[in-house]
Amino acid sequence: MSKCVSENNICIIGYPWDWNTAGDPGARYAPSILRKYLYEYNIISLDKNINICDLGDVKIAPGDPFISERRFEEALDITQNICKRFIVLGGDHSLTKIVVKNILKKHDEIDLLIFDAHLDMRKLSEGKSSGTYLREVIEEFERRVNPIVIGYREHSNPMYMIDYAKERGVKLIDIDHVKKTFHEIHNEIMRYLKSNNIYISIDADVLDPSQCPGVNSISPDGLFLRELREMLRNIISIQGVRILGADIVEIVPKKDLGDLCIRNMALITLDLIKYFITSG
Ligand SMILES: [Mn+2]
Repeated sequence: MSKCVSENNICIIGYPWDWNTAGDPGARYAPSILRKYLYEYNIISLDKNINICDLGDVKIAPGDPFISERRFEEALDITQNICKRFIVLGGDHSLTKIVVKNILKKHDEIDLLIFDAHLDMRKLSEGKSSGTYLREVIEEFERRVNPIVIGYREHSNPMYMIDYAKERGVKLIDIDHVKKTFHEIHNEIMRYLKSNNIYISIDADVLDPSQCPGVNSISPDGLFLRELREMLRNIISIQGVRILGADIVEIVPKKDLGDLCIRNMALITLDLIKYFITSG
């Protein structure tokens, strides 16, 4: 699973960093277990012209965000050169900001599609964490990033965050709306897109806790796996847009029951690989 010789590489890279977690740490252990289940699935049927290139994990300097981020950035530079598309296995959600920053070296603007129960727009005065990353993205990159948050729960976010998001023009699609319209929600999302470049970030807690108990911050009443799979398939096949990559974050294996969340998110990873291959 580690052929990295072709320009058709679909790359996988782990960033086992969870020192920014606002809540239960443990997401650092997710990348290796996600891989275990991913490679147990039937991936033989994939297009033979595509190589799955697993670059392994970025070497973390425990507790040191600066060294770890620098190493991650170097790895992402390589990834952007040799990979057709890439999937980052986290790690906590703070990694998404590092990826976005890296992508913006090459692209003027991107649409950032986020599946998450939370808005992660805490005030920076509360301390920088995985719960502030989206506010940091909005404030640092302003109009170059167009965030669309899908599946957030009103009951799990303070009102000030929802107000802030609306003030900054962030598109919010709450769980009730997603549940009712997931079959055709890609049409709505299409109308919100501002560029031709999409990056997808999936926080495992967007799934319902019954299907994904192993997360840092549980929020009741979420998506079912099949709903998420269908939405991703439809979004990735929107004509005329380019999916640059994706990440899967915030899985905490020690809180998972029967590795259920990890197995489900490994299947999402497999889906992403398949959709990335077929979307040209
Ligand atoms: Mn979350």
